[in-house]
Amino acid sequence: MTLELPSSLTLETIDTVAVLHLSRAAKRNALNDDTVNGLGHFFRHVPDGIGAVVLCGDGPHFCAGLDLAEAVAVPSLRHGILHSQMWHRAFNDIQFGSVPVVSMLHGAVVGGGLELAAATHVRVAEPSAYYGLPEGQRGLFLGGGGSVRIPRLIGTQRVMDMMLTGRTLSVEEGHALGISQYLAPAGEGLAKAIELARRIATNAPMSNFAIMHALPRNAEGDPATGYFTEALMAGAAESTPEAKQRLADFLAKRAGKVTRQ
Ligand code: 1HE
Repeated sequence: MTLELPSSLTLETIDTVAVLHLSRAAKRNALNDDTVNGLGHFFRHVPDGIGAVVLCGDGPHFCAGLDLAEAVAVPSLRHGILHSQMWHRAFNDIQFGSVPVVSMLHGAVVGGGLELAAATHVRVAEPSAYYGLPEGQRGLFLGGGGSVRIPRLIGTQRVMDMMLTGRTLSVEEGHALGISQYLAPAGEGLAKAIELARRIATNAPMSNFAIMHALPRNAEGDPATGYFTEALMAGAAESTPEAKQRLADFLAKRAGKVTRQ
């Protein structure tokens, strides 16, 4: 299958890692319909042999959120609802896709840009990154799953504050709250994200699947269902030939130890 992407997305492949750039820097990587549909298409068709994806933004900012020029032309309430559901599908294809995604955040990570970042699994931030939810000022609401994902990340009251007052969070504040799991020096974020993605891609695919799909559902759902799903997932992972080989490698002292980093 050929992977056709809009001009606002650019793909490069570094052995097992695909690096997907938001490449509409002139518009600060604002998310128009083509880009959101392109993201969904890419994450539904991650090429064979790719074990992890890095998502980053070209130009001075990661992403300015919803393309306000397109939003102004939404013709009806029904179109608005369907539009938001289109974003949900695309961002769910990221969070619950086939491979883990590491995002590299710099500059403005605002509105739908923060919603997009929240759908990725590991986030690396450079010092220029800052986070905002200007929907209140724009007369909008979150529409890319952000009212579900971002409160789970930083807490409902903080999201409330950001949305009501327009407060932005610095990179340090965002890191302390868990928006980013890694900080990188200026200009080094992409290399760090690729290094992490390479490491993630060496995990057994079934383990990565379980981590992406079972962990958040178990953490957020009811405990009884979570324990049962965990048991099913643990059995599924352990029974793969890949797991048996990896365990044998460890016991034969052919595998690495868990050491301080
Ligand atoms: C845009 C957008 C956009 C820039 N839609 N065109 N998002 C926002 O409310 C954020 C709006 N943007 C900004 O606050 C600033 O543009 C930035 C802080 C991100 C960047 O500032 P700066 O000085 O680097 O760039 P700029 O000069 O403001 O913008 C460069 C161009 O990008 C300019 O177009 P030009 O034709 O005049 O060159 C801007 O109009 C354009 N641009 N951001 C359209 N967002 C599913 S619901 C999600 C709801 C939301 O995401 S609400 C938040 C929307």
